[in-house]
Amino acid sequence: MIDNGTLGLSVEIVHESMLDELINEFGELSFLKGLDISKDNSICWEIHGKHSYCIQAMFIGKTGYGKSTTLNKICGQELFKTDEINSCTKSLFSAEYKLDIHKNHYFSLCDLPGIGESISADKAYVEYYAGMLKKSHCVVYVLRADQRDYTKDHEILKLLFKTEEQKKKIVLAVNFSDKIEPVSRFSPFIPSQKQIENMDRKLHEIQKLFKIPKSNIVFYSAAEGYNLNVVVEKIAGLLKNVVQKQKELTPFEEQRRKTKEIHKMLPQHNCGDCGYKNCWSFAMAAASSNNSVSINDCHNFEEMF
Ligand SMILES: Nc1nc2c(ncn2[C@@H]2O[C@H](COP(=O)(O)OP(=O)(O)OP(=O)(O)O)[C@@H](O)[C@H]2O)c(=O)[nH]1
Ligand SMILES: [Mg+2]
Repeated sequence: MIDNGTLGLSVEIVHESMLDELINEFGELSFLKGLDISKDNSICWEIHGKHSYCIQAMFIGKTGYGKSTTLNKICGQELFKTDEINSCTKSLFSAEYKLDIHKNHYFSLCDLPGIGESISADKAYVEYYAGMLKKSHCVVYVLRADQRDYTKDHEILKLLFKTEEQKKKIVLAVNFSDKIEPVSRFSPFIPSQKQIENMDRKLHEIQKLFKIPKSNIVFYSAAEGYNLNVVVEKIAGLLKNVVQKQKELTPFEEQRRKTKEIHKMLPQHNCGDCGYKNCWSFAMAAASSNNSVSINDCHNFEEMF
């Protein structure tokens, strides 16, 4: 167990393996294989005494709503403790999937303590969540389909996600869909026409209240394994956006990339015949979009060919 003082909660790694273990079940996660994680934008903790960087999906929500059960089903093993009566997740538990054999980069599935145990615990957990979520890539907020009043969840999400940009990280996962009326006792759970209609009505309600796009809301049942693949699809969708954004270069980075490319093509004598101090300054001018300097202005450029 790692007592990470900066996070305020201990972090316990419950499982570690290669990402292939998850990909075998959920092919949509294969884009994470070999991914190079930006250290600036990721949460870091220690695995085997070494810093590890992760892209992660964090599961939060009220106690007893099935966060740990969902994670166990996704991981295909009983890794996270569950309980029918008492709240049982008290630390941050994480299953770690290595993205590349040579690097300490991981995809982490994280289970956080549930809200709703007591007012004082809630205050501490919400503060803790807020710190974690700043750097988190995807947050799966678990609701219950058979719940009528979502006021508390709405309050919590409003506290945690203040901007539209932050809200883009959320998947609203509506668990216990097997308990949506009219409940049937058949197993495996296949929703009846009436249950599908009721899920659709609830989807509208939830979308209106939370103002999360419908495409990021999923009805599922962890216990019955219903729509679990859709939960993972939604997580993969959000993470793909994050990865895409990290690949996009800022204007400054783009300018530097172009400069390097041009600099490589120059003779690099630093002769100064072009009027610039050296080849790097000339390459910077040629890379700049608001400058009329072109690579052909290098007097020695043609000599190279
Ligand atoms: N019927 C039904 N029961 C479920 C479902 N998902 C979870 N459960 C049950 O709900 C109970 C609580 O689940 P947990 O996974 O421990 O809930 P949790 O959100 O992790 O709770 P904390 O750790 O206290 O925050 C367990 O008995 C699960 O079997 C579901 O989709 N349908
Ligand atoms: Mg739990």
